[in-house]
Amino acid sequence: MFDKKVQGAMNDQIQRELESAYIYLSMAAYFEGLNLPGFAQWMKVQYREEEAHAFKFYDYVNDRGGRVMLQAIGQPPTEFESPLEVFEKALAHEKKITGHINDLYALAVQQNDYPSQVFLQWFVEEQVEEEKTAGDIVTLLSRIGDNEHALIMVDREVGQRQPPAGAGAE
Ligand code: OFO
Repeated sequence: MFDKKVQGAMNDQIQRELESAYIYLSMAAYFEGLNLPGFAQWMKVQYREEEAHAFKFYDYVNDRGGRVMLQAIGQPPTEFESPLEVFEKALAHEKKITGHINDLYALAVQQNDYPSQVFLQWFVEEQVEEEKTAGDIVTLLSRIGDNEHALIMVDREVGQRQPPAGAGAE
């Protein structure tokens, strides 16, 4: 039996993952407008990662005999002050998501839902990676400040990021 509370919380998390994807796609569009194709590529890969996260939950809920119920996605931010602000927002967003994943894990423990605890472990580890990746770019962009040449170099470097295995090629 798939615990109803855990099922409901996982449906909420599917919404958050898809909303995350939409936010990152909006950030990609912002970078396209600045002619920074590397950062745009990085954000498009992030979009695909979030989509893959949503599908992990989607498949898991179905595998447990639950029912996926999609929810509305909010308007993403479209304007930002600078590339640094974009990544500061991305980092803050990932910290918020980490809190939700931790809450979900705590709920699975409380409900004695052992399979969900095992399933969620991947996400607990993934959030460590997500925060580190965004945090490293925040540090880098803070260091280069207004140096346009350095920004172009970083744009080239972050543009090397590849989509996760199994996702459509960008
Ligand atoms: Fe960014 O890790 Fe999913 O939400």
